[in-house]
Amino acid sequence: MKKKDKIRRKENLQRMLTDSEFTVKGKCVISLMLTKLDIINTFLLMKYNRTIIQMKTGRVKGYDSVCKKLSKKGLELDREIALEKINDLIGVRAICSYVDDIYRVADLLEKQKDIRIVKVKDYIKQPKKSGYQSLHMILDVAIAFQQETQWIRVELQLRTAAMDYWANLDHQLRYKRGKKETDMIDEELQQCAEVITQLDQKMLEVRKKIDRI
Ligand code: 0O2
Repeated sequence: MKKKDKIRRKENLQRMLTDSEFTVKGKCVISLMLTKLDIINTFLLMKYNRTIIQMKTGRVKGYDSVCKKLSKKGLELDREIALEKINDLIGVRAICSYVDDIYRVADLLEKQKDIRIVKVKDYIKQPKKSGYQSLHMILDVAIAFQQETQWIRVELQLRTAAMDYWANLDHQLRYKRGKKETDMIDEELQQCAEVITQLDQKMLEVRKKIDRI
């Protein structure tokens, strides 16, 4: 591909991710998803008499992060390729109190008519090699704009506070550490992930005991 063409495609991608219809619509879908999670939380609060979703956030993925991901996947830095291949251009994350709550939230979302499930990746039942755990749901969400209803792709990550703690520190450490001693550090992080799993299981057992009283 010609250098000029490459630069033009890169600029198109940057434009899409900075100040465009895509980012505006992305922010609207994030608001919609956060509201859906609020409603689910209220519904489950009435049912179980406790808070199910502790925290939730959303973001449109930044240009640098998209470029990094495309390069990692061996793909061209191109707007159409990003839209087709990157599922988390628009991402929402919800932190649940207990592991079983994650599946309760997922079940309720799956039943909604304005949500289509594209893919579910259960890194809780099958954690990644790194030790990473979360439930990832790739969704197409319908949103009504002035002229039309559009289906927009969103990645929802559901995890416990313990999984979130691990993922955040792992994320930071991955950027900081160099290539040296990587294997040893990987192993230590995997061990930390196992501790996190045990902690989540223990907390769930305690809650279930209390539920029975
Ligand atoms: P960032 O900076 O967090 O946004 P695909 O292969 O296309 O189906 P994808 O998205 O390439 O799917 O991979 P995956 O593993 O399903 O999900 C990727 C996202 O999950 C990452 O986004 C992270 O947010 C998170 N994640 C996955 N593995 C790890 C891990 O080992 N540690 C941490 N801390 N987070 C992880 P990004 O865009 O890669 O990064």
